[in-house]
Amino acid sequence: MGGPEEPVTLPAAELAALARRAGFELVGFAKAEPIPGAVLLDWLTAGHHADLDWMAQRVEERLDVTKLLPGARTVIALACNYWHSDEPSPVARYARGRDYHATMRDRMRALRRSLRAKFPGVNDYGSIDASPVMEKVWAVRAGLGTVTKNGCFTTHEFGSWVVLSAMILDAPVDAYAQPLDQDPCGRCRICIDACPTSAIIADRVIDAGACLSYQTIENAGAAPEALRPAFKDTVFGCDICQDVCPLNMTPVKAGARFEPRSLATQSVRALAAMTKAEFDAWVPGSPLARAGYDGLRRNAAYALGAAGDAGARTVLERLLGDPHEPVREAAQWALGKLG
Ligand code: B12
Ligand code: SF4
Ligand code: SF4
Repeated sequence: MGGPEEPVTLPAAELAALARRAGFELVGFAKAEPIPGAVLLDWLTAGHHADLDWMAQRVEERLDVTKLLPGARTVIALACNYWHSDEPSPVARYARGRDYHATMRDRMRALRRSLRAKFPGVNDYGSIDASPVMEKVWAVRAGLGTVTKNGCFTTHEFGSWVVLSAMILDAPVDAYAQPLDQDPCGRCRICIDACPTSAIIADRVIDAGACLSYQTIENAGAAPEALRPAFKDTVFGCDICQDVCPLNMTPVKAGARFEPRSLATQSVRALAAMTKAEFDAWVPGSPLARAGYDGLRRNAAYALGAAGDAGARTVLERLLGDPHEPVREAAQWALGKLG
């Protein structure tokens, strides 16, 4: 009697072709080996996850994908380019079009369908952002690029304008990538100096509580007063440490799924004055839904105050009577900044 049967070895080149056909621009393969604990635990112990409590949960799974898929052997790292244009917008680039989770989900489903048809009996676990999977680490291990000083995953082909996902398989493949043996940053520190809130506290380490991305998207309450002046021109997410990066100077235009929607072309003032009907027309199906109607108007009020936009007095005065306390408080603060 033998032990459990060794799973069949899959052809990496064929899997990569299936993934590209499903719509993923970059594909790579890494062995499903555990991630050294310090990568995550030091960050959590220092409290850099702010109140993202879910980051401190399911740590075992984050560090070992065999806890998510028994017998896991391979992680397919997948990336999609999302850059569209340099048009100024108060919305971060990744969020200007249709929600990227939906796009990645459709592409992952297509990949799973073709995988099951060709290689029946192989099990998988798909991660799109919200799963306890360290997607940047897997993208590095699969040789797709590097985590640069700004904490972003940066590729040769598309710069850091990519979103990531990962598919874990319980079968080996016949060729694994080597992580790239290079540090594209060298002695550059442009992003560290450009970050308006000093959130890049060390090489590749982001203090989420200080990051405008966290403050504009995840923080449902009031933003700390010291950070509000940095909200200038920013209502959802932040691209500053990517916009200034020399590795991002030759972006590639993404496909229609990432085409900016009308919400991305709104001014900060229009977003502060947004009615519920406008919100319902502009936001559902886009990543901005996460901040909600009140969160977006609160952010827009901070941004108007930070910019000292005297023409915004009327809209801010109207928000003083808003039923949502953080919106009222943000309007009060902003009016104080207008003098
Ligand atoms: C928590 C989180 C945040 C937090 C914290 C940011 C952070 N850097 O951790 C906040 C809310 C601030 C945030 C902001 C943003 N995020 Co975010 N976020 C995540 C999330 C959910 C988890 C990241 C995580 O595990 N952090 C914990 C730290 C400790 O791990 P880490 O970031 O991987 O960093 C360590 C390792 O990479 C390690 N490392 C580096 N190289 C190597 C190599 C090897 C082999 C090993 C073992 C380790 C290692 O060193 C780093 C420091 O310890 C991921 C989705 C996911 N499931 O992975 C998206 C994700 C990282 N975010 C993403 C995006 C798009 C953003 C924003 C650009 C959005 C925006 N425009 O506003 C900003 C960028 C801010 C920045 N400068 O990093 C993308 C990344 C895209 C990219 N090209 O990098 C992801 C992958 C979502 C996705 N599915 O596409 N995010
Ligand atoms: S996303 Fe903005 S706030 Fe966050 S680290 Fe980059 S520049 Fe700083
Ligand atoms: S701005 Fe410079 S230091 Fe920062 S990520 Fe880009 S190359 Fe690296």
